[in-house]
Amino acid sequence: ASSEISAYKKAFLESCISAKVLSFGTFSLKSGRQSPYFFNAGLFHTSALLSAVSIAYAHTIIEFLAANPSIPKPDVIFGPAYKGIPLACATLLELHRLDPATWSSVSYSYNRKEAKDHGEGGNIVGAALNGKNVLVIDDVVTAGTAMRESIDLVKSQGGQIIGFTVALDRLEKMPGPREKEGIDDGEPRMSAMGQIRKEYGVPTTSIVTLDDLIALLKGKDDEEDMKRLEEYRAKYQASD
Ligand code: OMP
Repeated sequence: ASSEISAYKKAFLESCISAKVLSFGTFSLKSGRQSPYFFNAGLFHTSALLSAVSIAYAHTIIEFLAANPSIPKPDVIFGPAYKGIPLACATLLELHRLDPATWSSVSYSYNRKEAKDHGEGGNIVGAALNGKNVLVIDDVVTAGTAMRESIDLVKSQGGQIIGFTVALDRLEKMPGPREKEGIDDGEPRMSAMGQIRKEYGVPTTSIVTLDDLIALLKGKDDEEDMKRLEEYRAKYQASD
């Protein structure tokens, strides 16, 4: 676990905490796990927050592409419905603001949750994905279910996924066979992100991770929240 976090990650986490995008308590997750924290990307709804989150995604994407020169330049930034839609759109604007020469001809697009059978039809709004290099932006990864759905969707449209960026990687191991029934076998497993990288060969990155959040809280007085987060991390952390 890193104890030093970069300035933009710190600024991002501080914005999330003050806007309650990150909240602490007891939350039931989609995977069935009981978590002491929750990240709600639907709360980035003021211009200041949307700006903060898109700056953080843009920096993460620029660093990710610079660190992985074999990744082709994206043609499309894809934001899965619903929470990915404003994130992809705002991030593309921020990328253009930072580096117009590189980003001016890059598009965004998103899926409809329900296919439209009249008018222009189809279930993709914005740039078509066929034959394009697609970078997917989403909010959170826990067990990787949402991420797999997006990858399958882009592939079904003929797009090639060149990367996947989330705001928060919870660094959790894949769920065990009986976790939905509340039975945790305590076995070590790979992280959802790691498993997907391996299975699909898709490079992934996140703005922040649970380790970054814990590192930030260590510098504050939130002893109680931090202890619960550390216990949760010890229980569910991935083996990779
Ligand atoms: P997985 O599909 O299990 O990776 O969970 C990710 C999805 O769960 C996100 O796209 C959200 O819909 C939801 N979620 C959050 O929004 N925030 C969290 O902190 C945790 C979850 C979750 O249920 O795991």
